[in-house]
Amino acid sequence: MKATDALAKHLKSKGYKKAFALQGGAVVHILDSFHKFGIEVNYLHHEVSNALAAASLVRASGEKTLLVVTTGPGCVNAMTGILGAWQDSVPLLILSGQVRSNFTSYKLNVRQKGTQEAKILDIVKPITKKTFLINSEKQILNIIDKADEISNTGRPGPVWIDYPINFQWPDINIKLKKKDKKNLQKNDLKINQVCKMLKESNNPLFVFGNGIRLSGGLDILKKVVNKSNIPFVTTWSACDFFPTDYNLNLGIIGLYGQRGANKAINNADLLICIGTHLNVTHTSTRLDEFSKESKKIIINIDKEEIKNSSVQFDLKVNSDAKFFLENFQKKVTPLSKKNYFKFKSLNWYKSKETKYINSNNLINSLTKVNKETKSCIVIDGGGTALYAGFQSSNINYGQRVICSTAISSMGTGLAETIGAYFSRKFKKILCIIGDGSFLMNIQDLQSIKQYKIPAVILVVNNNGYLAIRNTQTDFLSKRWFGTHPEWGLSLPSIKKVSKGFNIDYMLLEKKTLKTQLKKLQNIKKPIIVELKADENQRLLFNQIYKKKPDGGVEPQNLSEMNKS
Ligand SMILES: Cc1ncc(C[n+]2csc(CCOP(=O)(O)OP(=O)(O)O)c2C)c(N)n1
Ligand SMILES: [Mg+2]
Repeated sequence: MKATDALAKHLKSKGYKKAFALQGGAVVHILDSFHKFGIEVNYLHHEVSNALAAASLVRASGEKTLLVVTTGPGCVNAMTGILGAWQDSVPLLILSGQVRSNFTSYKLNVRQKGTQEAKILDIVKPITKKTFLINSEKQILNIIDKADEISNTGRPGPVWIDYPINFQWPDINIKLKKKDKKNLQKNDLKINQVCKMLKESNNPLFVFGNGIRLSGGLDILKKVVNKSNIPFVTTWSACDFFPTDYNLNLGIIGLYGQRGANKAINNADLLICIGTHLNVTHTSTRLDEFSKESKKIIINIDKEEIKNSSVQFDLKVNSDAKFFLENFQKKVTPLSKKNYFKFKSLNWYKSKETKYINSNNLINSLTKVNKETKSCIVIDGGGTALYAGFQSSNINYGQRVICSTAISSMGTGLAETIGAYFSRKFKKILCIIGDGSFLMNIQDLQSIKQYKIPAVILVVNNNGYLAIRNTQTDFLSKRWFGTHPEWGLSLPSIKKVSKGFNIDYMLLEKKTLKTQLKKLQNIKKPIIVELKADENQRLLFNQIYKKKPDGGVEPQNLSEMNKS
């Protein structure tokens, strides 16, 4: 059988049903075989879009997904999405077409040998779990087996296979090597120690992170929370585990999290962190001030994250989150009821309205009226729309939030809307995106139109890069270079862009806002909704900086987060 046919058949049998791809001479055989064997291929208009969309589909559904890119520039174009998948632990299998094996520049001290060729595996090594170069046509199926296992086991992540074209078309024998069965390592869960520390604590607090979803532990997590009655805070990626209004949910922590959640962290005398390693976005650089009074426990599958964490943990458990929760659930005893409202009530307040519609208020109202459980909120990684998306969204049971949180990259939202749509899990998607970020991957509008995706694309138009402008206002005497139309950054009309892509358009207006929001509840096809916001709107919450006598500035404890 032709090698790429055998590849497609094999991938299908391993559960890979969908791929995102952009064509090229080095991948035509692969994609042709995918179509022959019923792997659905979606063609977006840029490799970065394909990478982001593929990862978003995995984030939304956990489906095994493929990304196919052609040589050189096709590969490097995908980089942003791969970095996002790597840092957020998204399993993904990437197949890159490569020039003929005798024309690659691997191991040679030259910059390029083949046409449009690059040593791509050397480039992607630090942002993938493993890379493979196919050295003969016979290897492909066994390497797929290895790559699939590595990508999906332990802490998941992207695996990249570089596949020279001369090994794609020969016939191959499809007999597979038998797999060695690996013994699962049993870790010491230290459950008794965790329970003892819990008994000695008056104000315990869970901190939940993405590792819980990755381990498949969400169902058992709900049981643990119900049984233990311990309140919790979350990272951005865990913010949709429970609804915003759930009584024990004290909100999102971190630099761009919520005020009450950060105060709860500060008030706790025991933190039990599961499936997160608490990076600096969650603690701020003021580690000396981070939850000073608490003992801290970490449960994480990644030994290296535990070893290298900047937070001093008192108890370290190296384990898969689900496995830990299953065992913890049997032993944990209920905490007597306490009133946590004092923290929860600090997580949201309505900003003062000016002549402009405030984006925090708008996002809160829009997500409150949109109670459709089979829906998804995609938060683009750029700027104040990212912060407002997390700080102001009201999340309902069953709703999902998708975002490349670790990279927080501008322009991720449109492709992620497409990826989430292909999970076929959502009747409707709300994409929250800034005007600057909207422009960064504008080609994705064509796919949103093509697939008639029922998405409300909320473009927060504040005349450029407000997040950076805020920094320039605070620290650089309002010298807004490169962030405002009067300072060198030009921006198009959102209305004309919508028209150009033939997508419905709505301008939100104060007088008609209520009826406009109602209308948006029942959309069946894409619509671009423009919010003309105040170009100087401040963040709902942010870390306070204090001036030092030497003229520098010092960040303050996160529990003292500002209100705008
Ligand atoms: C790819 C990428 N480049 C640069 C940045 C740095 N950056 C963060 S926010 C921002 C401005 C975002 O502007 P916009 O999308 O309009 O959102 P706003 O802050 O104006 O609401 C920039 C340039 C980034 N996050 N991602
Ligand atoms: Mg903007």
